[in-house]
Amino acid sequence: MRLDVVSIFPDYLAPLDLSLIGKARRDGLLDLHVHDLRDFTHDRHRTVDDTPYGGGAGMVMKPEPWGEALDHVAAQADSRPTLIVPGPGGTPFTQAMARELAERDWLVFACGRYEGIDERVYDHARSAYDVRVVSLGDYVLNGGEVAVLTIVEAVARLLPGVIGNAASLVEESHEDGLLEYPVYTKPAVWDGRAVPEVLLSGDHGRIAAWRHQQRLERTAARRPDLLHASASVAAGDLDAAA
Ligand code: 6GU
Repeated sequence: MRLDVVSIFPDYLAPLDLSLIGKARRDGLLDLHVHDLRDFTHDRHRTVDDTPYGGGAGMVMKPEPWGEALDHVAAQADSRPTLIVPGPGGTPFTQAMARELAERDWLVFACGRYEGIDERVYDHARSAYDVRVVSLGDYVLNGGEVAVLTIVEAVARLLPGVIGNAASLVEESHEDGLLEYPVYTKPAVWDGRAVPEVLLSGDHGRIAAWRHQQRLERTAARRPDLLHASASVAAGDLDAAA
């Protein structure tokens, strides 16, 4: 998968050299290019922002550097990339969206700062890109860079070969609409607290039933909104979890 990120803080993306994502890059599974938006300015101060028409607080990102940067990136291959613009006004990012994005062969991220990017840039970009505005949740970050780290990690780990143990992808929170069950490892007693007896029983049927019940109870307690939407909840389970 090819990934391009355009930002005024390219150093913010340095963590993409670390851990499983860094290894995926070195293994050739991810082809990541980070671009400095200021390289597409032409004035001495490398200006990327200006005051908003109509007034109001803060600054708006100028259209010209963005237009040039996005044209420059789009010219680098023949397929039509997906342009992801992270922002609190976007469509919520979910595991389903991560799975969908993992099918694409080219993702480009435009990291806005300040009050946002001049709206005409979105219209301009639609001629070369499938454009998606994506939000991590209902809170405000200073810019898109941290969101890009999140989205790239969530997507890249779904690509074949990035995670050694593909089975670990299946039994995860949000893969089937329920939160994950609690996990334990040795020692069997720690800090005076014992591991639940069923997990030491060797009875795989009882263990599976206990784990499913734990997932229901956890989801009911922490994310009741998920329970009602979940396909994994068998008839009667809802009452048991409530
Ligand atoms: Cl994706 N970007 C920014 N700047 N703020 C956010 C966000 C994204 N998601 C939630 N808040």
